[in-house]
Amino acid sequence: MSAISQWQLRAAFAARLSEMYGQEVPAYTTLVDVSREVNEDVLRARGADAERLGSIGRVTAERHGAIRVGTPRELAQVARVFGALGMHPVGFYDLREAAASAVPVISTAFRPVDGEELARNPFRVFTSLLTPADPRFFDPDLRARLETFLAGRELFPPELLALADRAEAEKELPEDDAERFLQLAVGAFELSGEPVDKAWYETLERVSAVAADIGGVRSTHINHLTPRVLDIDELYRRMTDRGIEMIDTIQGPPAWKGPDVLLRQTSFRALAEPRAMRTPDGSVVSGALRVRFGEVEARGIALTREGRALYDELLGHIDEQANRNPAEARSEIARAVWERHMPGSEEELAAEQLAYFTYRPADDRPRDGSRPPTTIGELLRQGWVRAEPIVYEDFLPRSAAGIFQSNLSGEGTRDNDQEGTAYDAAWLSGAIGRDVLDPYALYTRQQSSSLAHVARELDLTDALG
Ligand code: OOG
Ligand code: NI
Repeated sequence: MSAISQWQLRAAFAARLSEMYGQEVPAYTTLVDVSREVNEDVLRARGADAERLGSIGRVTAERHGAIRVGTPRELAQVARVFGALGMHPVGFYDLREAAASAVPVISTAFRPVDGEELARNPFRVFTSLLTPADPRFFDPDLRARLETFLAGRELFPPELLALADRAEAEKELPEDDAERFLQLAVGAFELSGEPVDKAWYETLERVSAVAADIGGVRSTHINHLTPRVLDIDELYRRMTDRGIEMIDTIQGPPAWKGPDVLLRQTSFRALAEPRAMRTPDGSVVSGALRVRFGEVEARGIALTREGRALYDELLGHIDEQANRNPAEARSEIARAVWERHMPGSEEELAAEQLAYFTYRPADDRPRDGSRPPTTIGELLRQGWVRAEPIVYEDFLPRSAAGIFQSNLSGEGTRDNDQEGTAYDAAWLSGAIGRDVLDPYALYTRQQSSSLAHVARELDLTDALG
């Protein structure tokens, strides 16, 4: 009997989750179909250039999921399930600060980290942890009730966790254990039929719809599953044409003629889903909850810290101008700001070290005995090296907050006179029991190893390190 490796488990898990979610939320299936059509059309129209940021095979299979848990203990457990799939926590996002309405969570993303693993299957899961200790959202009494409720539930059966630990330790599972693991893992993210305690759910909902979604029920569920598309503007038009009401913007950088950077995302609100509700007198009635949604994304080039600082600064300019000119379309303002300040080519992004690339010596570089130049910009310009963009594999706190907010039923409440509880990547690492990795360090490592190779080949070790 053959063993199933971690990446095969990851690919199978992503595929089964997708199938399960399609049964639960039919509009997701429409989204996947339209995404595939758009990708095929883009490939036909642009040829090989369409695959510059990922092969069509990878892009078509690519998904990210989003889940939400209530306690550090639950987070540590889900980290074991993802650890089995070769996914590691990367990045720290504080959505409490990024959102204007009440989104009391901090987050990380579990994903593969090395290039080969990403190429095999890049499945990632944006994972949020509720923050009951933050007094801006929860008073001491509600916090205590919430923590007691969360301590009394079990999201992941012990058998699942045992199999997960084994898969992680042995880097594979025998076929029938793999089957069992996948069933249990997918089952843990299915929507539960257990009646929801209506009064408790509503108590939390008054504070925050996200808090109710996480702490108002005794199980967890996949919140959304996001396909990747090569032309998100076209996808937006086609979904709208099919009568699906999208949120009114595409989050992230604007559409423009220069290189795509980071991440552009948009979403639609899923229909209300029927859920059994237990009323205070003990009877079970049928109710409906509208918490899940459909999201789609287009991925661009990863930015360095300097590039990211520029991106954040430009978003600030856009906000300012949009406030001053409420009549003007934000997308137009954004495009104009981009055209003025964002480098218009990959070569410039590389030369200014604003984005990450892998570099390699050009096959047709000068062979006349001349010495190569010593800066990236000149090496590229004079044809000594070629650069391939490194795709952004992570998330954007502001876009994430925008997606959260645009799909919430109410604003919730938030007492800004209180001091928020401070959390950071180090705290989250402690809670998970695993290091939360720094995304910049991962991209830098990939770029640096390619540069080291270039330096050796071109005898430039002094200049390029
Ligand atoms: C997560 C929202 C963030 C994204 O793609 O930025 C997210 C959630 O709704 O739980 O998924
Ligand atoms: Ni998402």
